[in-house]
Amino acid sequence: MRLPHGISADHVWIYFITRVCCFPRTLPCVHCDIFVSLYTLHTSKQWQLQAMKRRSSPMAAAVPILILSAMAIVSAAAANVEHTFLVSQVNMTHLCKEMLVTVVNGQLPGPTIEVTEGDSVTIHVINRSPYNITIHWHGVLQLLNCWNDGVPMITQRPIQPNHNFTYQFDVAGQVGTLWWHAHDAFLRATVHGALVIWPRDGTGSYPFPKPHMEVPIIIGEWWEKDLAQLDRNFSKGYLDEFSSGSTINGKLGDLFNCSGVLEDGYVLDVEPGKTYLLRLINAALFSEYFLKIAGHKFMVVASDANYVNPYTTDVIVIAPGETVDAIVIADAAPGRYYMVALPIQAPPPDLQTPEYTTRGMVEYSSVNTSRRDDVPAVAPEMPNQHDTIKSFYFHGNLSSLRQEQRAQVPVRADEHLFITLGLGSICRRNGQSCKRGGNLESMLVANMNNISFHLPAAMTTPFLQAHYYGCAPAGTGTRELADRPPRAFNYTDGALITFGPEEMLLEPTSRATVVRRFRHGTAVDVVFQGTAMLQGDSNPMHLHGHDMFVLAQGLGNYDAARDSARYNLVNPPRKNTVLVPSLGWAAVRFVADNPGTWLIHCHYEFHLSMGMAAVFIVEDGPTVDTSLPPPPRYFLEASTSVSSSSSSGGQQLFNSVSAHCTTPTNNTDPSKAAHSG
Ligand SMILES: [Cu+2]
Repeated sequence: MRLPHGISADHVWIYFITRVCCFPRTLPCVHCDIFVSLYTLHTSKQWQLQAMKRRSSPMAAAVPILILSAMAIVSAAAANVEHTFLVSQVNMTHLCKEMLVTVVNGQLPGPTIEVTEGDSVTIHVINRSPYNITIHWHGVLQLLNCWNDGVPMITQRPIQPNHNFTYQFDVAGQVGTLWWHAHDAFLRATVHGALVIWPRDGTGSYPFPKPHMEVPIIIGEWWEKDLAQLDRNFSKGYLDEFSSGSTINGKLGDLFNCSGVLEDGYVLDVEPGKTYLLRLINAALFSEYFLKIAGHKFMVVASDANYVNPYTTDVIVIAPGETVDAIVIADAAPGRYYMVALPIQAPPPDLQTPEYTTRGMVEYSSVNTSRRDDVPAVAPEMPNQHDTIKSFYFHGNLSSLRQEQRAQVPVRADEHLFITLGLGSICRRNGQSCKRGGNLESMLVANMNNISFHLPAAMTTPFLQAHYYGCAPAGTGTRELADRPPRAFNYTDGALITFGPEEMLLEPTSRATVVRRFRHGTAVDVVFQGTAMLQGDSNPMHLHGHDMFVLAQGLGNYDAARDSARYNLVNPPRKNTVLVPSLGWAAVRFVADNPGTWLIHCHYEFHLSMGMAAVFIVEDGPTVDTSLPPPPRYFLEASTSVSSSSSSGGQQLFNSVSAHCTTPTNNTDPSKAAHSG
């Protein structure tokens, strides 16, 4: 049999053995991980590309890939895209230091998932790292599929070392760039990758010039730290930890060197006159970034997998959690042009932290290869790192490209929340009064309306499971997120940034598993008010399971009478991550129509670890089609069994409500046990 170009017979048998052996472990295969490693290693770059695009019907999931590819050619129907993610530690050397780095399939960034809108995705995660892991599919709406959202102890138990877990979800109604990342601790610094969604009608249906090539550009950071330890440090108020560099597609670039030897940089080869679609992702933990390419302009065409009205700019601003799709035309004089990413930080009196600029290169193919190093590279003039107003205007320029099939903005909201974002303090010895203002008796936390999110260590039933089966999540002290902060003040008064008597009045924060419950279909307005409480950072707020319409943003304090009058109800951008500007506010509206328990949190990792988060609980609607289905059978089996080969215990779990609940309560719903089998 003649195999398609790039696929060897080795690929086929390794793939087949891996499939049969590992998912599920129907054979006593003790070397599953070796086969998966072989599978990864034998996969040529070209073959990977084809594998990403392979399509199959769900029933054919276990059939070797060649058949799947053949089916794809004759069928334009929705397909299943299947990947194996082997999470493991590999040695990487940068800045003269060898580090063990936790990555997927040996790569940093991890593999790109490429799907067509309407496809299903199946990802088999094999955790060979020493850490508990979950993978979150950032921005995927997960309609009626909260079980697969990948948030530890909110939607699932973490995948323990030497355990497997399979995620399944559909990608529907979204086109553009999303991404995936670990949702445990700081591990997402190295466990992340792009998720590209093509339109079902083909790339010819793009509402912008069809690009010659599409390129993920992932901005990240290089950490010479134990990332799991970092999370523990931040959650205990020890904040003095910083990355050692910034990266573009995992490369530090020539602004960094090891004993005088320059670090490799990312290179984008372009052909004169051709059009390129950059799929930008900010996977960094700590900073918004400016991105520029010398001598070139961008046409921004989408953000967070939603088309926007195209606009032209010479600088892109992207916050952690956001994606921006931008067209670049290679229309400069043939040459070499730096692509520079520069982190933004709030100006003093905010604490100034080490921040690192990174750069790659755009190289024209017409530059003679042998002379390439002799051709001087052109560097762009970068904005000042404190120029937060540029970020404000960049995000203010986003507006939705209206499309018939997209949901319209609700004309009015049913509920209104006003949520302050900032720092505060709790007493280190619970229940006691303490000295604040930086005194060691208290510790700094981040909060929303002065409650800092916290999941108790004793929790054993994931929040969603407890919610679904009507259990009381053991040990959790849940508290309702209030409509407003406990007291009103001049939120953006710059004098609050440093410690003082006034801050001490405003600092006191409580710690709880903070939730807010919404009836199905509720239109919710949230005004996120950034504050100057002990810092003046912006806050990229990410809502799981829903897109938000960004109605307006402003600097200073939100004024309902003045500011609600200028809400954009015509073409507000739809975002899964809204950037709340430094010392300003952002107003969003979303419809709580996706039942489940969804995290909403700041995508600065230090703010998340410090507690700037809450769970939005969306109740079931009146019909089956508006209610969360029971967990998939594999879900409870995988998330409860010590050994992934166990399957007999799973059935018993489905037949007993109490088995889902560490602490069953009176309001357990027996019907859910009945239909969950
Ligand atoms: Cu934040």
